[in-house]
Order: sequence, then C-alpha cells, then structure tokens
Amino acid sequence: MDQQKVDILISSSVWDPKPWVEGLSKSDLVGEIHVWPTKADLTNVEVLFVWKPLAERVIDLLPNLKWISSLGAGVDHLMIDAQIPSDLPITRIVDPFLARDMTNYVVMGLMMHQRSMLSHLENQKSNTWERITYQSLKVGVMGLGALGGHLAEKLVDLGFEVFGFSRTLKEIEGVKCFEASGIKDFLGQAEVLVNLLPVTPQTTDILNKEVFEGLPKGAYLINVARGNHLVEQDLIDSLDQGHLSGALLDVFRTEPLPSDSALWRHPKVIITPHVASVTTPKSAIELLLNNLSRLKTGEDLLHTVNINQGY
Ligand code: NDP
Ligand code: OXD
Repeated sequence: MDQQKVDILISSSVWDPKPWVEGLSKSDLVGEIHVWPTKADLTNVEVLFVWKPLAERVIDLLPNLKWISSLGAGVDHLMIDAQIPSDLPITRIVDPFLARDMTNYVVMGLMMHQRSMLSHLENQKSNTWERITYQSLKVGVMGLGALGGHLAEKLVDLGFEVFGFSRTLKEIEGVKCFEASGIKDFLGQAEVLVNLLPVTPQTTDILNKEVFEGLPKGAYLINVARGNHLVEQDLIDSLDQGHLSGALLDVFRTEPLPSDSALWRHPKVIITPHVASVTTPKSAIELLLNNLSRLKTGEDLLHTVNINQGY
C-alpha cells in the first residue's frame, strides 16, 4: 500500500458505483477503491462510502476504518445499522446541486397543485375547456436544514407566503419560523405541507392523522423526505374524507412501492420513485475528496452527523 494514499470501500446497493469509482480514482489522495461485494482483503481500507443498506458484518472486515460517509443527504440507513461504530466520524452529502434539484421538484409539485394541472390533463382527454382559476398559497416547510432552508428562501422569492418548522428556531428572511414546540401554530397555516425532515426516532410517523387534522381543510401534502415519516393509512383516510386535497409522494416505507399498495391507484396521489433530488457524483466527489484531504491532515470533517441527534 502507498502510505500517502487512502484505500476506499464503496457499498452502493441502489446506485451504480461506476461514476463514483471513476471520479474518485482521478485523485492522488485515493489508493485502491474496492466495491462491495468483494472477496479482496479490506484490511487497509480507511474510508467507507455507503448508499444503503450496508451488508451485514462489513465493518468487521475493516479494522483500520477511520471515516464513513453516506453518499446521500440522508443518514438514516447508517443510524439504524447496529454494526456502525459510534466513535467514528460519519458525514453526509450537503451539495448546492442537491438543494437546487430538491427545490425545483417541490416547486413543480406546488405549481401543479396550485394550477390544478391534474384537472387540466383530465379535461384535455374530453376536449373540455374549463377555466379553473388559482389562489395564492401558504406553504409550510418542515425541516429547515440544507434542503428545507434553501427551499423556504426560494419560495419567498417566488412570492409564496412561507412558514418554517425546525427543532431549533431559525431566522430566514421572509419566513415565519416555528420551533418544535410551535408545531400546532405552524400546521394551522400550512395550505401545502412540505416534509424535509430527517427520519429519526422523534420524526418517525410524524405525518399522521393528528398532524393532518391540524392542517387547514383542503391542504396538500408533499413528502420528499422519507417514507417512514408517513402513516400511509392516515393519509389515505384523510384524502378519502376530503380533509386533505391531495399528495405528491416521492418516498415510501418500502421502496420500490409494492404493486399492491393502495397509493398507486389513489386518484388524489401522485407518485414518483424517489427521484426528487439525486446526488450528482461529480459535485459530491469534490466534497468527499475535500473531506479526504481533511482526514489526512487531521482537520475536522465537513458535514458530520450528530449521532446522538440522529441526523
Ligand atoms: P438537514 O439535517 O440539513 O436538516 C434537517 C432539518 O430538520 C433541520 O432544520 C432540523 O432542525 C430539522 N429537524 C430534525 N429533527 C427535528 C425534529 N424532531 N423536529 C423538528 N425539526 C427537526 O437535512 P437535509 O435538509 O440535508 O435533508 C433532509 C432530508 O431530506 C434527508 O434526511 C433525507 O431524508 C431527505 N432527502 C430526500 C431526497 C429525495 O430525493 N427524496 C434527496 C435528499 C434528501 P435543526 O435545524 O434545529 O437542527
Ligand atoms: C438522500 C436521498 O438522502 O436521495 O440523498 O434520499
């Protein structure tokens, strides 16, 4: 092993590891790159990059591991994995492209809802000319981190009235912010509720009956965070009872969404297959290499996760 270079293991069971291997291998800092599954000797591996889930006992094969990074923004796949050591730094992807793409997706969903696009598409099938007008909307953003914070700012620029909710109180120009204890007041304003929370023990199942009842009648849900935030039956009940007017869902408890899920067929639900914002290897690799160089010089890594908080 070249002492100057760092060996890496990539475990990506969902995404193609090829662009990551190609991008990382261009750096002088990088030694051997292994891709899981492999039978190679992994003793010299110091860095593990994971996009969920990590096969069992992989960590046992990495006695010299010094750093783990998620290849996405979310780290829930690492937080629930008992083999992940609690004394190693864990980082995640915080990337302007990820924030831009998430904001664009949510704006698309908001606009489709505000402009009744589903009704227009339906009308087109029968050559029906029906002028459905639109109203200004109050949007509530749950989670004001790298993604939710960016979204809230851009929504203000687009002229929406924006409300924000986070664990600790934030200050964002033009956004009325609430901390966790203010959830009731926050929900009461949200004609569209956008979920961009991380999934943790505190936020699992947070999109439930009680929360939906706290929203104004006719509210619309956009869930782009995690499927485990949503109690699916509570959503279906609320849609069927006419309290919620519709939902755009990108993430699900089980992915791919099973073919017998009632969500597929629900007339008020739009489904996309976890594509709201996808990590761009090129820009994420820049971040990973920046952190690799920090690891080598002993500087603090960027975008570390607080393991106690779970995000
Ligand atoms: P961040 O960690 O930057 O932000 C999380 C935000 O949630 C923070 O504002 C935090 O509050 C708030 N929060 C956490 N716990 C609570 C709680 N119990 N009550 C209230 N607020 C809370 O995450 P990102 O913005 O980078 O990403 C958010 C999530 O988006 C990811 O975890 C991932 O699940 C999802 N995602 C989905 C994608 C998709 O394609 N569908 C793509 C990328 C990400 P505070 O500021 O006080 O810490
Ligand atoms: C992520 C995701 O967390 O794509 O980055 O869901």
